[in-house]
Amino acid sequence: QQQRRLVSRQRFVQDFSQCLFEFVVQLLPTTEEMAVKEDVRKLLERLIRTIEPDSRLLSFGSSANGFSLKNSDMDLCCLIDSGERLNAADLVTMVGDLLERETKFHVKPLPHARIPIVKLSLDPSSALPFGIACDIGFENRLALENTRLLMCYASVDPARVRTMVLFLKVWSKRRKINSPYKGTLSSYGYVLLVIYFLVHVKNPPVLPNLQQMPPLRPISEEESHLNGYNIWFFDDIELLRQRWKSSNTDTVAELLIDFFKFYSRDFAYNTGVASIRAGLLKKEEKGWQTEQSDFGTSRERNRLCIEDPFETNFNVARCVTKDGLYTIRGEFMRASRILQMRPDRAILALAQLCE
Ligand code: 3AT
Ligand code: MG
Repeated sequence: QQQRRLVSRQRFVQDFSQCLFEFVVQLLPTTEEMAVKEDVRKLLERLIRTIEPDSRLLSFGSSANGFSLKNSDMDLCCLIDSGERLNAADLVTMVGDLLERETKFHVKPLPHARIPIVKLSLDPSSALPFGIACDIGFENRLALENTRLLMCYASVDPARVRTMVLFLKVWSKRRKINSPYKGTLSSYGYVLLVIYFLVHVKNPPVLPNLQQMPPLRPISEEESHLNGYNIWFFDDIELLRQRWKSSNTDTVAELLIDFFKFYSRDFAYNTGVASIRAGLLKKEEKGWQTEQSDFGTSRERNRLCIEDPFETNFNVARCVTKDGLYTIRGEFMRASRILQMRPDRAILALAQLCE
């Protein structure tokens, strides 16, 4: 009987991996969608250059890191190469006015946000059935670098890493646990949880730690630092592909099952900080103990701690509230349970997961 059970588990895992690949492929943006987005980027860049001639508008976030889904928003960052420049808040106001005048976008400047941005959106039309949503930030070079880091991780083992991440993004959106404004976790946070799991939890690891690999040549302080943060990581993808062979042969289904199990019950939520740079850290050593507040849960910080790979004093999950974390863990447990029951048909498990 044990033999039979083993065979049936192996079959489930195989089928489930296949289902995941097929599911994820149909969620990828079409080439047409990507072309439209690129046109929008160029148009916005041209307009912004009328007030800042030395500026460039670059994509970051999912449209640039290999983790984008159909109709995902565009994150754009404006870099200004000339010496003199206005502060981000003033730029947001000026660019907001300009785009309001010159385009059909709905424009919402947020000059006083932690990271000042202009929010743009376009209503759905026949050419763009889902419209477009886009955020433009300024001089946010750290975001460009963390985008590049995630892109490198995705390229080391695209079949497993991209499939896991894309699935989790869809899953977290369908299960409504992907809203930092409502106390749950951003997509960026989920991606870091996946990388942490593949670098530091799985043994043998699926991914190398790109921030701790020895550089090929000596790197000066100036090259490796930005705004006082160490942003160096091993980014020679060609070389990595040749040199890094993980001895972990788990299928994507096995990894996902273990991921849900780990974050349902094994991760030290109360005391631990997930750091893709340094492994498991303690909240205490970072001064990130949970802050209780007199105002209920609204001002709570540090329930869930995920260290930003470069801005190491920044908790990417700081918006996650007590209720939010309870819901997220509940969802990890639900997913774990569904996959544990190993229904006969993998496709049904997948459908149930994303219900
Ligand atoms: P979606 O497809 O939009 O759901 P995404 O991959 O674009 O996912 P986010 O929208 O969460 O991810 O984030 C876009 C980028 O913004 C990713 C990262 O470069 C930056 N970013 C987002 N949240 C944070 C954060 N809390 N700390 C630092 N950088 C962040
Ligand atoms: Mg985004």
